[in-house]
Amino acid sequence: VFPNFDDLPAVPDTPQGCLWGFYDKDGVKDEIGSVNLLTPDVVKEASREIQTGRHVQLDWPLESIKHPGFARVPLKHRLLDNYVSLKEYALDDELEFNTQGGSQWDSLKHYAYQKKQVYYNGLAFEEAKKSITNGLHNFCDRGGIVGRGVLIDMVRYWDKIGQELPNPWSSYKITVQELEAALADQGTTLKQGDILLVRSGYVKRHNEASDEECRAGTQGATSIGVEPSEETVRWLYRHHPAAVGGDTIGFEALPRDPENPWSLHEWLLVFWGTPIGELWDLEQLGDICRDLGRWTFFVTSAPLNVRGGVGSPPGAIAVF
Ligand code: UVW
Repeated sequence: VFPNFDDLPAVPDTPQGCLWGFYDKDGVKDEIGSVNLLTPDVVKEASREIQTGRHVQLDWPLESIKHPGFARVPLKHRLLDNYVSLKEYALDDELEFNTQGGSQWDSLKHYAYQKKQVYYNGLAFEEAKKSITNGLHNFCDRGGIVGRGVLIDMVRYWDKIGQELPNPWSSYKITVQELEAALADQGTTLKQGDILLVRSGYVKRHNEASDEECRAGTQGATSIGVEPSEETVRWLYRHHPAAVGGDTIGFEALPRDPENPWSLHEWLLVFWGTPIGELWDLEQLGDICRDLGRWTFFVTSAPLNVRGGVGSPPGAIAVF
């Protein structure tokens, strides 16, 4: 049971509403934040979503973004036929990629509280560079990220109300009112511990655009996303998702304003320990939800088991 946002105990050097220490046990600092909400009971309850056996992977092909922003490198994929010298015919391959350049989880050591250069539960930026604290492997060690997924399909909603799709390479801010209206239209109710996904049309547009349009769109690192505002932060806190995600570069609208105290990267990753999924492919997911008339499903995600890793393709599958 979470205290009200305004009643949370003050945490030094952080704004009101910070949950550091909330999940600590026996004096041991927690490293998985709201993923703690995915208890066996919650997962068992989520499994009731499996009714038809239809399933869909939520990772966009890793090579989808050919011109990533933030000076990230696109995927390099090499095929190796090392065995030929042994007169054997087999292939290996090697991948080189920036884990932030495609479908990904941001772990709790990706984006720091900029004012203090600290991560979730007080991990200092300099310490994060030399240690495995808050790394991805913590999610793997506890059996991955598994629970009830909920899609808020903004594309479907905007289409239904006759609103033109916003340009995903603009900094269009999706407000709480829009999220609530889409949820109400879907007849979907959020529950504590949900894996909350927002479809904005980013991947749809990228899939349809020319290479030149994609280059201009992705290198600018401007993106549609959820509005980074006090209202959004309080709304997210009230619903307590275990994780959030979407089809955009940063879940929240980008670029960030360094003066805005409601950066969702800071609130989610740093103050609450809530992993953020980005650039997920929610296209087929949206189609299945529309077919079935329900926007909830079972989700499993197996991040790369890299000790101290920062980001990872989600390896996420939704099952209906
Ligand atoms: C940053 O916030 C720097 O990256 P991303 O939006 O990919 O998480």
